[in-house]
Amino acid sequence: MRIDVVTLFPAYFEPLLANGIGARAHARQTWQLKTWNPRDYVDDPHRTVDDRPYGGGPGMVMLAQPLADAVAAAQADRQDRAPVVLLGPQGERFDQARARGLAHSHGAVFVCGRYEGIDQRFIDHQVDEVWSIGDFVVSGGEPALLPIIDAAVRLLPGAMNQAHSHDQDSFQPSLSGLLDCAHYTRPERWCEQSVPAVLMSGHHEQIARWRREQSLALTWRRRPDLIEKARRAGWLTPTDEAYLSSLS
Ligand code: 9D3
Repeated sequence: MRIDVVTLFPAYFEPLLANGIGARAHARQTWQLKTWNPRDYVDDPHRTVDDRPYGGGPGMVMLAQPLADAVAAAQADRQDRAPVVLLGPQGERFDQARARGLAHSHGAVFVCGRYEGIDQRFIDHQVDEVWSIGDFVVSGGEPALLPIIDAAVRLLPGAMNQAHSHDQDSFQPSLSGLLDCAHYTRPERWCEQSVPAVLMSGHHEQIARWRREQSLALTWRRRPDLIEKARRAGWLTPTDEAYLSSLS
C-alpha cells in the first residue's frame, strides 16, 4: 500500500514512520508514505498558498493551483491512478469498513486542508471523496489523517503479531463488532477488589461465554447502535439473542 499526502505540514506524519506498528511495517516495506508540500509548487517570492476569500469574510482560502500541482506530482510518481481523498468536516464518516477498504487497496492521495477552507473548484475537479473523522472540530486535515493511516496500516498482512492476525483473515471482525469485555491480570486482589471468579476457574468454555456476555451487556448499555449493526450483519447467534432478551 502506498499513501501520498498533500500537506503544508509534512512533519505531522513523521511519527508514523518512527513509532510502533506503522514504523515496523514501513521498515518491512509493507507500506510507503510520501508527502507533497503545495508550497514547493509555487514560484512567487512569498511562496503564496492562500488568499483572502472572494465575497469577504474572515480567514484565508487555500489556492487551487498549488494543491492541483502537488496532487499531479504525487499521481505522476505512482504506478496507478489512486483516488484523491480530501479530509474535511463535511465528509463521509471514516469507520472500520473504510479502514478495511483502504488496507485492501493500493492506497490513496490524501489532501489536507488548513485555513478556513479550500477553493471549491479544486474540490470539484480533483477530489474523488471527502472523509471526516467525526462531529468535532480539529485544526486541519493532518491531525484527522493520522488515525486513518494508523487504522489501515495495522490491518496490512504481517503488520501485527500472531495473536491478532485472525482479525484480518475473516470478513467478520473479531467480537462481531461489539465492544470488548473487561480484562484482568495480577494481582488476584487489588484495592480490595477481586478478579471475577470465573476467570480463575480454568473452565475455558465458561470463560468464553462470560466474556461474550460481558461484551453483549456493555454494548447493549453503551452502544445499542452497534447491537443493531451486528444483528443486521448476522453476527449474533441464537445464544447471543437469548442473553440480550434476558437483559431488559
Ligand atoms: C473555523 C472554520 N469552520 C467553520 C465553522 C470550518 C472548518 C474548517 C476547517 C472546520 C474545521 C476545519 C479543519 N478540520 C479539518 O480539516 C478536518 C476535520 C474536522 O475538523 N473534524 C472531523 N474530521 C475532519 S477531517 C478534516
